[in-house]
Amino acid sequence: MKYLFPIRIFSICLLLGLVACEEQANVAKTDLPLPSQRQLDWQRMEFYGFVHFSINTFTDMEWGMGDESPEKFNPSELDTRQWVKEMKDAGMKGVILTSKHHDGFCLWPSQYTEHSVKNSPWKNGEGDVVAELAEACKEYGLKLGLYYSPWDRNHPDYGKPEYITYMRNQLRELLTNYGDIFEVWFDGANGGTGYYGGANEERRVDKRSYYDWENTYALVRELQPNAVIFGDAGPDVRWVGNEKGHAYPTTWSYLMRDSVYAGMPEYADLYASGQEDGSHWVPAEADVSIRPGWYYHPAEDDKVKTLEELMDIYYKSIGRNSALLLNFPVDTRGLIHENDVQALREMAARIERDFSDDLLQGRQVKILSPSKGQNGPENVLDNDMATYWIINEEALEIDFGQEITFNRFWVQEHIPLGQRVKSFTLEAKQNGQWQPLASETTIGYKRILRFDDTQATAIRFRVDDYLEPPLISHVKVFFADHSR
Ligand code: FUL
Repeated sequence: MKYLFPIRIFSICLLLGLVACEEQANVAKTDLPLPSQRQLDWQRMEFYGFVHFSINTFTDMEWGMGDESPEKFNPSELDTRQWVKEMKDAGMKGVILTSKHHDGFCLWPSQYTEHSVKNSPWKNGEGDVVAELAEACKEYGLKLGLYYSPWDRNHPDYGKPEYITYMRNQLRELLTNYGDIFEVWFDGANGGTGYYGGANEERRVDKRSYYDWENTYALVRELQPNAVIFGDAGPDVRWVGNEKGHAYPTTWSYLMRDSVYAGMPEYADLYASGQEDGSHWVPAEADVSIRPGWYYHPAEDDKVKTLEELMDIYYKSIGRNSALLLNFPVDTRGLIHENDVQALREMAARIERDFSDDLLQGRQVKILSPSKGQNGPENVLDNDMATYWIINEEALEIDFGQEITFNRFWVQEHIPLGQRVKSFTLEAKQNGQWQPLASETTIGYKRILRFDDTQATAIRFRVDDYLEPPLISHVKVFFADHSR
């Protein structure tokens, strides 16, 4: 008899283990669209910088016509290390540069055009901004991304098939000569008036068919297999549909990708927040400039966004299942202006402070929900991206053991197996009673809720509706103290 007891315990453990394994295998069997590895790697970057810099910087314009002389491009103190250092210090993981904007001027000495830095006075035409940025990124450990405007108001062939060859030749240069690229950014704005090699006319293209995107994407995949491709329609990362840096309270990472094309007029209203029943995994990226314009204008030196505006953007992008691409209009010196630097530093300090102390870590918190072996609720506290809690019907209840004050709730889904939560509720236990704190919709990679300072002894988190059994990887609670 006495030998039977350990055997029985062993069998029960084995059984529990098998149940957990089976459960894990079941949740992995899903018809939901799932992210690729490159999309997962990208999503974890969360926050990265954008740089708009070109002849526009020197002509005080947002969209050059394409007839501007390269002579105008002459930064006096260009220092890509300054850009990258500030971004790195702010916690950004990468930077995307406008290698060629709508005016067609190239920041690298492309062999396929004369409209580039090679005909500028900067470094006597010997310079290469893309190369300098790639160097600085390597030095500071940031990833490099490249914006490339399909619309080219300088090129004589724009609108003809020959231009597509030009575009691909240039992409080949950019994606071969500058090391690893994490994102290739194709702007949806295209077609209209321009210089076009002296024609000075309006050229409209069929945005659906002209660029033959399938073959351009294939080229990107061939040259940079780990890079995500950004465009209104993805294919990997989609535009958030506004230039305010705001995602939506309901933001799905699924998109009816085949119904979308870059530059479609109804995109913002119909597709920008994604779709619950979207056919592909195409998560959102929120782009916004730290100033009103994308390019530098001296008149905007005192219009840099305030700390409150920047934090609002942070919470409405990263806090709403989106990445944040924050733009810096590099100035005529070739530097990020002092006012922008100061704003970014303040923002970084505030982010650091808001999330400096996860009130659930290293404390005597008690999880009251039933544990289910390997996939139990304790996984939400372990900071390991690979583990998660498989929710069936139960709520997650965390007892703080004492009354604490908090005003932020952070929750993440295990997105390698999709985005599953449709709606959830958060409650706080105050004076022994459960009080509603928030009732929201999607979560996705990360959702952060802000609410008034709340004193409570416990919280209860419940998923009210879902596509498939939700997998929650992290839950965190913070007190963002703004009184200091
Ligand atoms: C838009 C462009 O037209 C703007 O100039 C800017 O580059 C922004 C990021 O995308 O579509």
